[in-house]
Amino acid sequence: MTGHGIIRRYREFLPVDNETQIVSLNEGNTPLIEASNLVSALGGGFHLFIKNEGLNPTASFKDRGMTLAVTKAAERGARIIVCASTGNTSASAAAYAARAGMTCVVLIPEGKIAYGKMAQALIHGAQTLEVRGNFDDSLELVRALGEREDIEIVNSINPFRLQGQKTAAFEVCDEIGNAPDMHFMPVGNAGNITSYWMGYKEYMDSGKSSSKPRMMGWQAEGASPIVLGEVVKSPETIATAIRIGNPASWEQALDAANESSGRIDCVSDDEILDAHRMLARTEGIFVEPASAAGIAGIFKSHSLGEIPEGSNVVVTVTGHGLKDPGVAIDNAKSKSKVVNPDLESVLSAIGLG
Ligand code: AN7
Repeated sequence: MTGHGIIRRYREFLPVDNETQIVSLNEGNTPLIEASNLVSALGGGFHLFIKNEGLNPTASFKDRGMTLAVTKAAERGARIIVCASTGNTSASAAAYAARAGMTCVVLIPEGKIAYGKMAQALIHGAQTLEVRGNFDDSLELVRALGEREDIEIVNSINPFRLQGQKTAAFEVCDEIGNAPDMHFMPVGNAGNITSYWMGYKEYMDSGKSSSKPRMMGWQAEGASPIVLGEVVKSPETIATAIRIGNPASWEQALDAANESSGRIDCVSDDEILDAHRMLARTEGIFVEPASAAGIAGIFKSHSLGEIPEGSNVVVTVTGHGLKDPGVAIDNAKSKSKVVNPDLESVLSAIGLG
């Protein structure tokens, strides 16, 4: 199995060698897009680049970690991979398992994952279990299943996941020629912010970049245990991907924020929805609600005067908007119109009649 994904591109930074049989779907190498319209809408003053991770093979950033986790699971002879998920990890695991000829078992919170993600798990043939509980309950079950030798956990408690995900920071540095001044992203289980920080540190240590960004992580208000400093027993947010009350990488995320002079804060569901719609309207970039939390974070940070004039800011949008079409249709705040099949009706419907 070959491919041009992140393992090939960054093999010197990853725990692989020339013998490794890579399981890849050509993940990574996602676009970094300058978002001048959004900056103008905010009143200007800085450079904003959007790292569009929704353009990975299964339409989220999870593929970067999954290629390495599944490659290493196959290498040690595991036949079954298992994960708990709010949807994207399960979609990615299901696809990479299919590619590797492995069995995939996913545990998802009943009724709380977006439609597109459910479609992905099912069509790739994963054994899909809806748990009468939330993500945190599901992760506890997965930890117990992982005790078995024949089963490999592919949640971010598997260290290969974070190793793979750190390559997004390498790509950002390669593209803009150095690290940005600030990096914004949504935070759920807190693996991704941990990965980026690891990536930025490693790139600087190896002389590939000469600075590190302030890491700015954003939880949803109703699922903000890191901001509150305590576990949230019943997390709630429209952004189901980050509906997590007890993040696995909690301490590492706090370290990333503290070591980088950044911070972890939260935004409300209304702020998330405004950012979701505004990004789609001003830049033509359609993301899922969780990804819009990072964009909402930029609005909040900018309004607090935290983004210095002239600085380079990167925001990772983590998943594609088509993952969650239901929220998009509600949040568009406009409806389609039905017309008669004649020019007069069409012109009148678009206000030119
Ligand atoms: C679109 O799929 O936890 O802070 O089980 O799908 O690294 O957890 C997804 C998380 C942000 C948060 N954006 O990243 C899962 C899962 C999207 C996501 C996050 C997720 P982490």
